[in-house]
Amino acid sequence: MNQTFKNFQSRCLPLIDKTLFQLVETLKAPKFLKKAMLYSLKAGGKRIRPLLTLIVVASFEQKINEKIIKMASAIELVHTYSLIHDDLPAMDNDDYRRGKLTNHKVYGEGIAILAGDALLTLAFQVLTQNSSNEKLELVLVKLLAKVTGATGMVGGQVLDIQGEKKCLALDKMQKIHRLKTGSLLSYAVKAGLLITQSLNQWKNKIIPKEIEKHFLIFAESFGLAFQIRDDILDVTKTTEELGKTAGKDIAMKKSTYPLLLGLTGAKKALEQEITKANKAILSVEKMQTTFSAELLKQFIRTLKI
Ligand code: GRG
Repeated sequence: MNQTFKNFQSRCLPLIDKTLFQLVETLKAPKFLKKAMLYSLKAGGKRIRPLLTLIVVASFEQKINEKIIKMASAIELVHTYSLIHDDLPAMDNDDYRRGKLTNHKVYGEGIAILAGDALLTLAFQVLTQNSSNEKLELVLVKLLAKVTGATGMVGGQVLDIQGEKKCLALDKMQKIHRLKTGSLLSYAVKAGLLITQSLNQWKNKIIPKEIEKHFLIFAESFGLAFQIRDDILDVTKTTEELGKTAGKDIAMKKSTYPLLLGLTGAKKALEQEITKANKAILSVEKMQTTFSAELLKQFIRTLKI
């Protein structure tokens, strides 16, 4: 496969955006609610999670079509909801995200909460709209529920709130990150594998457990690297550069990698996770001739500081 991550990204991002906007625009729902949902969807997210799903599929030499884009986009609706709720006064109380006013600052707290709720539920609706493969839809819905709720992101957010103003041990902090941030990234990778498995060439062939195991290691390290990078940027970049309030972790007295390991230690931990993620993906390439590690390797490289 000769395509670069940059090419893949510039081909897929407009398709993901178009899908997300259309999903909301075509809803028969109150105009003001749709406006609030679209406000956050249009605020310029990087679409890392749907891209991750699509890259996994494409790395198995599978063509990306409209249905796959739609399934991959569901996770972005969940991510957008989580950011709207995370910014609320009752949580992180942020006025800015991605350089723009947060949802509740524009639409008020009540509507922001409801816009988040509507985005979350829309994600499940989207996953069951293709109807050509009900088995795949059911598996994805079950998985999404698991990673989003009490056993995943919401559970992680609760531990995060309880951990504020405490100096947590590294393993406790990592558990929070695994649940809060890692759950959705792992889902994105697993969804890519499940979608691939359901496609024509793979019909009736299960992706071997050994390969899945390497993908899970990749997803875990990718998630941790993503979080360590976020923690480092929080203390090294300005509010303008971040598009959100810099130094927020210190202000909220949160345990972070730079706090527990120092900035140099955090940068080392980031490199270690990047190396682990690369190794896992190269192992898959060695085992599976119809898989190319190139796109994922380039994606991992974007996490370097
Ligand atoms: C409110 C239930 C609930 C959960 C919130 C994910 C989350 C849980 C809160 C976000 C807090 C945060 C800043 C976590 C660090 C990692 C992270 C998710 C960063 C933002 O993700 P990006 O970089 O964002 O993918 P964009 O803006 O590109 O969409």
